[in-house]
Amino acid sequence: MNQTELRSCETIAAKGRLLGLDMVYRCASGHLGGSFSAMDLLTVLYFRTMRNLDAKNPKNPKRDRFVLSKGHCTPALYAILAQRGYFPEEDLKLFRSINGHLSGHAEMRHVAGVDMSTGSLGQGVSTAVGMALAGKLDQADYRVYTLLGDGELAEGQVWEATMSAAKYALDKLCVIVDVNGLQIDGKTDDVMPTEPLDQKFAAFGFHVLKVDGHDLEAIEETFKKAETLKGAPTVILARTVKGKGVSFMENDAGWHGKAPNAEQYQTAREELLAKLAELEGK
Ligand SMILES: Cc1ncc(C[n+]2csc(CCOP(=O)(O)OP(=O)(O)O)c2C)c(N)n1
Ligand SMILES: [Mg+2]
Repeated sequence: MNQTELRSCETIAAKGRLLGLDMVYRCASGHLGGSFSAMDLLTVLYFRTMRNLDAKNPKNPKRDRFVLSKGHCTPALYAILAQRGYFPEEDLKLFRSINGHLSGHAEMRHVAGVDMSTGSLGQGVSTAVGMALAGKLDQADYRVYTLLGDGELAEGQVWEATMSAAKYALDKLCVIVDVNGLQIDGKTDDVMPTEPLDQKFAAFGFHVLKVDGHDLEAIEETFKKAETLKGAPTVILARTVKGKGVSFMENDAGWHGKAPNAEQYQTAREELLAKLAELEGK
């Protein structure tokens, strides 16, 4: 991507974090840590990589699919979908409200642009494998992307799904792992060690790529590279920082699923606004 495109993606990601912060603060509930670690990955997917997306025709059969297997990270997904035009940004104000359509976990029946309802960890990747298998049987051209958390990998179902993906040589399936090193209540390494992830996925028959999950250009290049790999599914291990973008939330498992208080909200907001102002000044 050129400098203008890079600046545009950086702005979308920064604004996504700001929208996510507002969503969670307003309803006093939601998951910011994993949303902020995933925001750059989702920005590239929805604004650079996925093909045939059409906000006016969200179910276009030719579209690439995305499954948010770590379905708690709706503050990221919905902030990106709103910016991509699937629904008005105004709707984000009713996140997790009985009066709105944006529930805390991803919901395909009520939210345009959501390809699968998720929230029970491990299930999203399984449905993504099903979508990719269906695409293969239909000789369709669409690719299927799914994003997992590193804590989510403790679910046995993930490995059943990945084993099947390799068996059926689903090379249009791209699994992304948000390797932020933390899960709900501590380090992934302490709760349930999952490394070495590259060797595990390779042993399960995957092509393995690695990327800095906050380097927008590198992310795009890695998705392009994944598209060229044939005969087996690909996993992208994306190194990220949980809570990325708000200094006091970074690398702190305490911010997995907690809303900020008024003071914390102000501080976070100022940091994110400063980032946006810096981008505008460039
Ligand atoms: C089957 C299942 N078990 C437990 C939970 C509760 N839960 C929600 S998020 C989470 C931790 C997930 O950690 P990770 O996958 O690393 O996500 P991230 O760090 O990206 O937020 C847990 C245990 C769940 N949603 N589903
Ligand atoms: Mg994690």
